[in-house]
Amino acid sequence: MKKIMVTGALGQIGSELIGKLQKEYGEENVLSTDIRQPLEPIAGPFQVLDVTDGKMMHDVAKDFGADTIMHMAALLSAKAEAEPLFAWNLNMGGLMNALETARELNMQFFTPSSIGAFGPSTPKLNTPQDTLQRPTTMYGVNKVAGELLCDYYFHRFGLDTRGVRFPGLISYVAQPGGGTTDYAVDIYYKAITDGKYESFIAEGTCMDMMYMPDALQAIVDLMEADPGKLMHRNAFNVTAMCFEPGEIAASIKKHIPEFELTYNVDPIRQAIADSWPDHIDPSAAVAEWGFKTSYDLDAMTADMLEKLKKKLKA
Ligand code: AKB
Repeated sequence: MKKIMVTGALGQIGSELIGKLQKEYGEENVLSTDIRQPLEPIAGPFQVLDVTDGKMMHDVAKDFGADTIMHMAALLSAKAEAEPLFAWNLNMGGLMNALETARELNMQFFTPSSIGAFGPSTPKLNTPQDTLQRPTTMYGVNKVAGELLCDYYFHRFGLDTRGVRFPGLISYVAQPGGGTTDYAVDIYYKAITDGKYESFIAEGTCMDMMYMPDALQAIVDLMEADPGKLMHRNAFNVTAMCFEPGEIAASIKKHIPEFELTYNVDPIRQAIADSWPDHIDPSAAVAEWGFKTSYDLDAMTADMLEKLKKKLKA
């Protein structure tokens, strides 16, 4: 049975990933860590950990007897653009500490990259797995450097590093914070509470997205994949759908016909979105480890609205 340490466990992905991992591997085999204490009690072991403290990360992983690290702690794209130096220190410093901890303790390693690793010169449609990557954001620079570092640790030290390029992730559990794709989560909350939403992303801007249950399954499937079949290791393109704000609004209107979408574009997040692909090609992930998804836009909308209505009433 794996013993897994998760960093950033209280973040958007982490807070659901720990539940998924506990179901797969047992509650006592998943150590959640984050820079802050949880606001409410969470299941399983928890440890406060600042990922920029490499010695503490090593000691916590060793004491737990972890054989796997899933490094999720990172600043998202819009926040990284607002605080580039802080983003570099946290995103790159945290990643180096996690890779070094994994190397020293011989652990399997996962960290997510992002569609943010692409830039304006990348082909926008069916973006290939291996292509031009010249991002123009600090987040993108961090992600490309991170992809290369993970490949380096595999080739140089034989570390079992694995990863995906996530698109915007949508979930009703924890809200993202500081991302460019966050509008596609906010819109569901506002559809229920206000019946309308003002989008900070412009009409016609397509971005890749995925519903959280598919993202969590992808992490487990990649980590369990036969290493002999992996031609790539890190930064597999994965996506479930791509849409522009009008399309998600149309999907919501099927359940809330009076829902209204208006626009008040944020130039900074719009520039980031414009620099990313419209739709990436996940065929390498499909071929090498059987990547698949269960939710398209309408299935996700139905589930999001149902779950959020219950959550917001509670
Ligand atoms: C963001 O918008 O920054 C993230 C991402 C696509 O990596 N959701």
